[in-house]
Amino acid sequence: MSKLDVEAVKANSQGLRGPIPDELQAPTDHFGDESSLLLKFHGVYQQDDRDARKTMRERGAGRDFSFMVRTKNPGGFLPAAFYLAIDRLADEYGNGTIRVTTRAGLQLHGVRKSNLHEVIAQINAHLGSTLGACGDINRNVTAAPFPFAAPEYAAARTAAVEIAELLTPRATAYYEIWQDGEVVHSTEAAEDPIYGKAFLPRKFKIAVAVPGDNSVDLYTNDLGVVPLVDDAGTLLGFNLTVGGGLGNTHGKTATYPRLADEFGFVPPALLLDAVKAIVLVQRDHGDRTNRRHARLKYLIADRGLAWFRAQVEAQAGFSLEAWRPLQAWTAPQFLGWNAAGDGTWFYGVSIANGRVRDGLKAALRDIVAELGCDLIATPDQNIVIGGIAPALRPRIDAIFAAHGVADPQMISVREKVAMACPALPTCGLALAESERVLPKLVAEIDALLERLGVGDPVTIRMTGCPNGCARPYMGEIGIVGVSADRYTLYLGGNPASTRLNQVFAEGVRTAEIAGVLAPLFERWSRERAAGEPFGDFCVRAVLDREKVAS
Ligand code: SRM
Ligand code: SF4
Repeated sequence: MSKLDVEAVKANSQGLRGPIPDELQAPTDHFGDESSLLLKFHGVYQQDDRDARKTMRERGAGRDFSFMVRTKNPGGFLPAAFYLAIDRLADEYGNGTIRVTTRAGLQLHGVRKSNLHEVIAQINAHLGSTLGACGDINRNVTAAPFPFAAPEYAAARTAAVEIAELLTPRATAYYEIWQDGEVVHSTEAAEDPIYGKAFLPRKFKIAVAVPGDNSVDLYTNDLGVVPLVDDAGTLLGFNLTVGGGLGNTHGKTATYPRLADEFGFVPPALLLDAVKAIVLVQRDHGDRTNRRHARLKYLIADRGLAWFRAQVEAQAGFSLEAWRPLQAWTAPQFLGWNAAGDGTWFYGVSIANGRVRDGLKAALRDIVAELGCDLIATPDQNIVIGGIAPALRPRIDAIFAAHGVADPQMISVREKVAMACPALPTCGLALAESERVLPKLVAEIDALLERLGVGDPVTIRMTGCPNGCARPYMGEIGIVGVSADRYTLYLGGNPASTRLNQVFAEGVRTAEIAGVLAPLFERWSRERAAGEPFGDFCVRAVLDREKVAS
């Protein structure tokens, strides 16, 4: 794939068609490089079972190919019919699990090529879409996921939907390929009004937070949006952040995680114009020669925020107002029962690493099927059940109990905030395990802290490579795989997720991590200021004074 000229493939794809239609018909188990690349824009990743590679090799067979299908659902919103379709498709055509992603999308893993058309057609037939879930394009727009009636939450949901609609590609063969020729958007116009022929230089990510609620991890996005309302609940406009992103490559110092800059403020009527202008400046000036240097964060870091502002204002035809001060951020979870403020209730379900399976999967299916509730996926891999009439609460409690799903109060505070990326066996870029080893690690950390009598949460985020899909560089503890069972350990993020952490130890094995942390936890329990979170303690008392290397 590395030899492929990505820019040429995109530009010559005739609206993302390329050889996909022909190859989809062919009796093979996988696609060629060009189709694989273009399929990402359709929300599809070609993968193979990495656990099976050795056996397949020994048998002289090729790879055990299957596909990951990712949905795009702005604000994490999952209408009941859509969720039920996904639940069924996971069993019929996937590996029996659904994965809630760190951008509040859903993923199916293990779909065979012969079933791909049926899966995507079914998703579209049930109010869902996979268009633009991956690829060099605007990704799923996240929004503060809690269905509060409060005006700032309503404004965040609306903004996410409007931005997603603005940036949905028009000139694509998506509907033609997956809905049997039913062309919803014209495929003749091979040049998209926003993306042109060659789309964006790289993926582009947008999140909409609510003042004080940073559950979207605002500062890790290319573009962040924060609606501001006055005391009467009237929408005043939106603060904007630009240039966040976490991906980096091990050993390449020119690549790095970067927090977004606070950029400016726009009144409500100018939000979409400002978003469009920012996307167009990245489209026209982002680096198309080096994909490792193509994200908006590098454009802003290299040319400066003042240059970027001038470009955006020239493109938009208006000036941005100054960033408006905000209250302090927190990253709430609202697990269990919460009043939405309009007479309804919502229930936050804690899902270990976003993997919906077994009793939890059955319980969610029964609740949605019986009560017709819509769900909301959260950017920390959980699910919220929304719009529940008070009288239905006992029934939901009973369904969870019948399927053996633990009340969130029974789950450890560390587990509730921990996140891991999928890594092995599906992710082709994984250098080490993540999702499969984090639960044991969290249990070890829990045991250490319980012995010390510390009941506080600590954010633990783990990935199988430095790309940063579970946003490990924001964790109070970040664990990033660099090679088989070797991890770099980062410390010093904060619970509100507004600070990057720093390298503390390198080359650590999974079995050694708890041992490396144990003396730090002991010091934290003894020396912490009242209420001081572990990440803050590390910044104050540990980092730069005590580095470990093995
Ligand atoms: Fe990611 C690539 C999974 C959120 C940074 N990511 C991948 C791929 C598709 C591997 C590949 O390219 O072959 C992974 C598929 C694994 C699998 O088997 O499912 C993958 N990323 C995920 C998900 C599922 C992780 C999760 O635990 O939920 C998340 C899907 C979100 C969604 O619904 O759209 C996911 N990825 C992220 C995030 C976090 C975020 O967006 O909030 C990041 C860091 C933020 C950022 O983008 O800077 C992230 N993923 C990457 C990168 C590095 C990008 C970069 O700028 O360097 C790659 C590799 C690439 O793009 O070349 C990547
Ligand atoms: Fe794969 Fe790396 Fe992302 Fe984990 S962080 S899912 S290993 S690309």
